[in-house]
Amino acid sequence: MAISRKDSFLWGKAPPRLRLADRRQSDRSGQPELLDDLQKLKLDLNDGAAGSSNPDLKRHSKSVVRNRKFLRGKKKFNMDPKVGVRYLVEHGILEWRAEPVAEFLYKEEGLNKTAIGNFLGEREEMHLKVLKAFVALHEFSDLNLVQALRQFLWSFRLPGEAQKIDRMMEAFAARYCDCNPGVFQSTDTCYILSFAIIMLNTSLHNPNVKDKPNLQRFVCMNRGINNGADLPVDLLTKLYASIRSEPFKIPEDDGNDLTLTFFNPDREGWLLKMGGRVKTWKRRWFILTDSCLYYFQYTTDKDPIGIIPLENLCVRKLQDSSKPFCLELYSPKGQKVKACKTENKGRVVEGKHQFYRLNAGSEEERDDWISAIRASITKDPFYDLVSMRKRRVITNASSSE
Ligand code: 4IP
Repeated sequence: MAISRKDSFLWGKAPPRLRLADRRQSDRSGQPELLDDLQKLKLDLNDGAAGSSNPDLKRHSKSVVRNRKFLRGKKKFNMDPKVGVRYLVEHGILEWRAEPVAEFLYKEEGLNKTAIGNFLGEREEMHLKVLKAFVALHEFSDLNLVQALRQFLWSFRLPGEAQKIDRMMEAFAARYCDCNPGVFQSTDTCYILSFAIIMLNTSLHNPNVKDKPNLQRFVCMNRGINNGADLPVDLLTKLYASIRSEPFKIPEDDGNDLTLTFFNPDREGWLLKMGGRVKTWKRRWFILTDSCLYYFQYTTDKDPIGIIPLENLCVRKLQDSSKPFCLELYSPKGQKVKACKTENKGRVVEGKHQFYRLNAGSEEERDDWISAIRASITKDPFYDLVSMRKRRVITNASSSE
């Protein structure tokens, strides 16, 4: 039995609101890789034999090999998007420029949408360019904001981390305004209204939310966001009606409403983790949500290897560790950290860590993890993201009067 959402109830916690179900089971045996290699070897041998006598057959074999590499790259992508893209680029199948990579993400069939979201959410310059090119592939002209959001949110799965969502929604708002000049006074207005619509979607369709806002409340919530002025009531009415009659469709839906993750501090990324009894370092994909840290072997795994509830834990930098960008999770009372993990045979057992040591890729990443972990226990970062923009549109409005 693997660790599932149910297990987090062990500690009386809410179920993790992350896209666990669309994470594929990782294959830890390495068997498919081996089979792929054997196939490739067989094809290479055929290729050699055919090439000596028949050029047509040689060409055919080459294209078969290429197709196999392409499939293999896609498989890798679904397990770890950066690794998959690197593989395709190294084998000359994909060009390392923003446009072709964006087209690959947008048009290629069989890509896991969580993996696409993870790739687009990275903050390195190339990823930002790919995000821009990816958003530019969407045609939003003459669509209302809900229609455009439906299209956008269907093309990948939004990652949980606030900063990533912020970048994606910013890119979306910029594209929407380019395609529909004159609808909003600024990109910020479009951004704020997009968040308001996503929040509305949650409130109206999540059965756990008892207080369902009516149209009037939705209109009130959005007062003054058009650079100090109000948006036309008939526009807001249309958007409200559209969401009420049909919720957003979420790719690889696991029954968890994506918008629930909006209101939880969240972060995800690779970290090295030191073992509990045996002090080996393992590279693991970590997801922070609901005041819990989950770690996986691959980015798209469905089930985590381990879950660490953060309640009653502290986090600190560790200067004198063998790893340069280390942080530590520990119990201030000096007790063993309460956590659970899946053993090799699939049995769920208690963790054996007195503390968890994690090493990030850089100083900045380590500090971001520390703040995210602290914020996870205390506050909601989306509140800051949206309210910062609201302040901006109102300030812009009053300074231009
Ligand atoms: C293992 O070392 C891995 O580091 C495990 O990490 C870790 O479990 C084990 O800790 C440690 O013994 P080897 O693979 O070298 O045997 P992972 O589960 O991520 O593979 P944790 O609890 O850190 O997940 P102990 O405490 O089970 O020994």
